[in-house]
Amino acid sequence: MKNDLIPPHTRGESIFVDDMPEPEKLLHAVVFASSIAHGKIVRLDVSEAEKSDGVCRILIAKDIPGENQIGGIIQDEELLADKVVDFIGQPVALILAETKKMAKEARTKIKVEYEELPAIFDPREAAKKGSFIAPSRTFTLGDVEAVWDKCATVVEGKADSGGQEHIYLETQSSLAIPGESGRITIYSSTQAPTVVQRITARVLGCDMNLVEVDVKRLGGAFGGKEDQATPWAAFCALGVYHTNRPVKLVLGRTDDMQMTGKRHPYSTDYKIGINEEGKILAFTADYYQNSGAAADLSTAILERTLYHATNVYYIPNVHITAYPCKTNLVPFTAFRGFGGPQGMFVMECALSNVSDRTGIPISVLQEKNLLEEGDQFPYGMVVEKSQIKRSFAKVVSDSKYEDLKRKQEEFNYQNRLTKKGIAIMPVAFGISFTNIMLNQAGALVHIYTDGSVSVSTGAVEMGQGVNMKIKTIVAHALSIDIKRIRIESTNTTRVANTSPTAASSGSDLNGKAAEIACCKIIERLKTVASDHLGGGLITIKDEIICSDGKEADITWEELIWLAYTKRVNLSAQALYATPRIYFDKTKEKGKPFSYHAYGTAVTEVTVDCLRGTYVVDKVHIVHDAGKSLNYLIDLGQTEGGLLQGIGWMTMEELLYDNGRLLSSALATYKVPDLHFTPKIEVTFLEDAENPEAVMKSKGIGEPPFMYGIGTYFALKSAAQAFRKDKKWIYESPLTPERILLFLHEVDNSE
Ligand code: LUZ
Ligand code: MOS
Repeated sequence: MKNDLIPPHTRGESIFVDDMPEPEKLLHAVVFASSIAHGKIVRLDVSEAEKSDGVCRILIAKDIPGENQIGGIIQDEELLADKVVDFIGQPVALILAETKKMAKEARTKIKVEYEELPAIFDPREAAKKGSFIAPSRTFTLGDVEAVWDKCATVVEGKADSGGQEHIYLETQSSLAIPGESGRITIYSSTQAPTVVQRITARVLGCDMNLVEVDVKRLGGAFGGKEDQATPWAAFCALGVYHTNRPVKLVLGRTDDMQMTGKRHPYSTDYKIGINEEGKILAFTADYYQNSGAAADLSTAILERTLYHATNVYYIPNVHITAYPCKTNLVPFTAFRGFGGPQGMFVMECALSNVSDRTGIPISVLQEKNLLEEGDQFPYGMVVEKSQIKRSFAKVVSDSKYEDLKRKQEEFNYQNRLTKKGIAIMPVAFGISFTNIMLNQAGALVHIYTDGSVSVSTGAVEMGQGVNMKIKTIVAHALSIDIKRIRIESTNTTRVANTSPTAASSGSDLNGKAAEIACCKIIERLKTVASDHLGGGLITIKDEIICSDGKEADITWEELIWLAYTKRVNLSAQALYATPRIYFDKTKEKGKPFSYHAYGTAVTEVTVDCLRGTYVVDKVHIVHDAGKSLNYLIDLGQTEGGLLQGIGWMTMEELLYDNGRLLSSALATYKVPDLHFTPKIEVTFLEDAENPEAVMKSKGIGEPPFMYGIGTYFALKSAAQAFRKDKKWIYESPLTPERILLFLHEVDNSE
């Protein structure tokens, strides 16, 4: 049987961590978490709970043999709270029992007394009190102070964006199994197998080579399993350490929503100045990031907000500062776009505000200020091979934007209670990890004696199709039938020191590593063939082996067997490290990205002005996917990213009551569904080969998310068609409730 190309997903056969056959003597783990936002642990009593039916062990901070520390960039987060709790949902104890039900029952019997401490939930309040995760960062270009006087219009404002729950279909899951002599094998639903390995070894106080992490696939991640899959895996390993029995921990949906981090909410003050012609001369902003109670990836996310603060626009004078504000909420984490969307939202708010003040249509402001080749971003990178003007012009013409706009104005004139709106959203997203070190990937390729191929890389399949893309790359590099290729699980013993599969770079990095490994083997095979065929120049194309251009009488299988008999190495390992990227943090300048992905969306909406409800009618996208590795995968990423972005901007609202998440179930936290999905039309730019990435492709994971921002401004324009007199408050998400308040609340703001 050849490797089947029909994904097992479609037959419901794909195995996720919770589907794995349960090993004998398996223990089920449940976490007991803090119920207060900030306080000292005065007394923790697990004795009653330990006597509960089916309980094997209950572990607390002092049971950690190594370091009680899971922080990555900054070591500021305990695995189990020891003396102080900093947020509601922070793990305090780990219950190991024969069944999950028994573990949950025992959880109700743990007694804890706290001495409450003052808590902060708002980033601006945190900033006032000097509560930060790390120092602020500032990017500058030109001299803003010198140009305010030269501006025809200067506008100041505030813009707030909300957090976002990942809602990966598979909740955080992990299974750890004891092996010989201290070996622990962890099956984890993580984007970052090496992070799980490193942190688990730290927590257990053992060498990394004792911890094997294996990842077959994830049921979605979206950044939520880059850092935040780690504690659950470490808990399982800790359980194995103490009991020498297998331990499984699968978070229930509510636990997952309450205990894991989300997209960072931001609150921002900005000031923007434009000249007579509508060219932006200066932009300043202070971004207050709600980082939560520990760093997690917040500082890297903060940095990406600054990288994308000016989005696709050239602004000669920029001064932007971002503050990572420490609050008593679950540490916020990576989420598709990684701080970029938050930065771009503010930029669009600023332009929208200028448009309202000056009467210049926002589309005109946008188009006038688009980056040109040779322009510099505030972080020093110079724009090369930009596809922004092309995508902008094409989507405006393909969508018949001017026509639509005119028809909408007519419609709005004729209809009192229903209003339509339209908006353009251009995007440029930098592809590479901003932490230069992470831009590397490894691959291990084996060719077996029957000619079939096994490929391991550091890439984690999470539904984004990276395995299919790597298969395509390997099939091309070896020039063989794709059916011969199998992509193995991601395993730290086969590919070591992996970077997380993140930053839209999974296929770029791991695909390139796989390609290099294949080329090494192909070179050896050519030598074997040449020796065998009398010294001619060998080419291999579609499994046909040619010597000096003439088809030779040897098949792919025969060549592989021949190489084997000649004792030639049919395996290769390779490392790829993205070239020509660097960043100098002392100057905040460099070339952090291998390249940018570009594109533009046009969004049409209709608002029911009696109810505040709305429909996103249509989104027209022209996107730059380079030379796409797989049309359907890239289309799926574009549509999915867009819809997730629309959800962030519209209906997805995290509601808290004194640090307690109220919207902690799918009944109270709504994400876009099929009925809400607009008609989506996607065109990929032609002739957009990208010389910087594997097979001239481009990363696709994150850029389309930001097209969702267009929905916010389309809704704003529709709502303003109903109510022209009132000042707009730049807050997201723009829920029907917020729209309704805008439409009908008496204005007492000015
Ligand atoms: N993760 C990360 C990311 O660790 N560094 C990044 O720069 C990044 N960018 C986007 C998404 N995830
Ligand atoms: Mo990241 S937001 O895990 O690409």
